[in-house]
Amino acid sequence: SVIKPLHRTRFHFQPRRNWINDPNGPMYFKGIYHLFYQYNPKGAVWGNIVWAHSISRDLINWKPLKPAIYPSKPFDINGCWSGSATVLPGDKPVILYTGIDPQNRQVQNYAIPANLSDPYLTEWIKPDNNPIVDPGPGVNASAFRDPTTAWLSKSGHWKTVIGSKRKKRGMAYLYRSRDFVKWTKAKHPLHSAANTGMWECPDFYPVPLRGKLGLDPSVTGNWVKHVFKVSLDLTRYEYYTVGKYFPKKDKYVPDNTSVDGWSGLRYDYGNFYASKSFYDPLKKRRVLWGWANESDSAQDDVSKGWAGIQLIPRTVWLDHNQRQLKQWPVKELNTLRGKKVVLSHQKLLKGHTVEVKGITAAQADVEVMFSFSSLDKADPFDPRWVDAQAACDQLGNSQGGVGPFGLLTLASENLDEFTPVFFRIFKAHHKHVVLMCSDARSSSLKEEGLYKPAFAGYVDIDLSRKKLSLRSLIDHSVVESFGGGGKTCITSRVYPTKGVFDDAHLHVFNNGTEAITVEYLRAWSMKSARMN
Ligand code: DQQ
Repeated sequence: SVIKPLHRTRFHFQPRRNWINDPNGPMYFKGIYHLFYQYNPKGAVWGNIVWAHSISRDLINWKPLKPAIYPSKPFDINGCWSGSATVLPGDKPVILYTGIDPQNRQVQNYAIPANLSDPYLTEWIKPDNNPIVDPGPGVNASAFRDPTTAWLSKSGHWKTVIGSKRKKRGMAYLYRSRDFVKWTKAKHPLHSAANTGMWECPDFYPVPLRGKLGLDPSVTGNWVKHVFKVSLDLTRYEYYTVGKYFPKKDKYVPDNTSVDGWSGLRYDYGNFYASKSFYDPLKKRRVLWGWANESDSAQDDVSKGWAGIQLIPRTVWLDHNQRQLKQWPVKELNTLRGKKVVLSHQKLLKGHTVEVKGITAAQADVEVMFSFSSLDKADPFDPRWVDAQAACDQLGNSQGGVGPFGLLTLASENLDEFTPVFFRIFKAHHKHVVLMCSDARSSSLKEEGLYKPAFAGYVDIDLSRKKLSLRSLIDHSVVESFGGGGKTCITSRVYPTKGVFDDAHLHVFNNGTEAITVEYLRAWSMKSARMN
């Protein structure tokens, strides 16, 4: 008999086997979405890195092609690391990527399609004039990688940013070129920040001040802001700032509402790394891809035969407060929605749990709108909880005043396993503080080798309408959640032993003294995507 692979996802991006990490060079070209990603063709641990390649017409169902870029020349013989794609005028894609050379230096290379009339872009050429950028004097050759999508300035120069560090300072080196081949380092970096360490996978793009539309990377003007994101290798998390780009000086300055470093804004307060966005000219949106690694052991990965998933691509735009981004799963995901169940005007008194029956709880999409009639019972906020995760660690889903309320995902029949995703609301000076948690501590009875953190973030949201929404995408070993309409997102990787397949359950709960109303809850069984 065939054993169904227990924790494999069914609608998140995965190749059939082996290790994957960073999404690379996502783009839209002639009716087709392309995704490249860091891939080990030989096993379920990191190594032998190539650019694997898949294509899709809807960002959800994927077809694999052969690897686009793999070590073959001196300039990438020890690895083809992360990078990006830029579609040059005349619909000509170019890939910029980091190659590891024979001295293990990180150099930047380019690759071009062998045949522009092949919409699949199956074959890629790495011209002999590579590398086009080497670390040069004063640059740390083992910390110089991940070139961004380039943008074109009014002066006719292409610009790209390469992530690096100078001692402990995170650096975004800026390079300019007229022809995309000869690149010159700018005197000043686009941006840098003390004590943040290596800046991996930088991303830099404009967003309009108002509305959800995405923009081509070359757009500037006083009706846009820019977003700058980096991945910090020290802690394996990402942060971004919202700020202003001055094209003439080639400087990016974060707004004073955005901070660089450990307390900065995050796309996701859970397992989400090395992300990369692209402009989708078809739907006029900016789409963000992020990678989630496994939270089990390398030994588990070897026996599963695979490791790593890409999270559901998210549309990103600037929140109307202009201080942060909002994110939402691309709407194409809804095509996988199958059987639907609904709850409405369901009151949840203190300690109440209602099971959502009739869908495949291990593979589901759930949208809930909660409401409450007053915040009077909100517990006081402890100012020591600067770090949301510390608050969630301490409180979990134990009883509170207003909240915790939310979902119990991937729950076993007798509730000895479950991953709760929930809110708790506190009273601080002159305002309320909303904490969102995705707590993996109770996710699995398995103890050994699992990383089960209580991930958490604050939700900077106006509660005057006394409502708070939550959406969770549940896919066997991943719970990807969007709080407050996409203001705060948290992804957890979990490995239930009993709450699996048809034995998985979904509940909505309230463990606060204030009664909570589920204004509506819509949950869908999700079909499996055609996945490579
Ligand atoms: N992964 C790549 C690097 C990048 C890192 C190597 C981030 O290019 O800095 O696989 O996860």
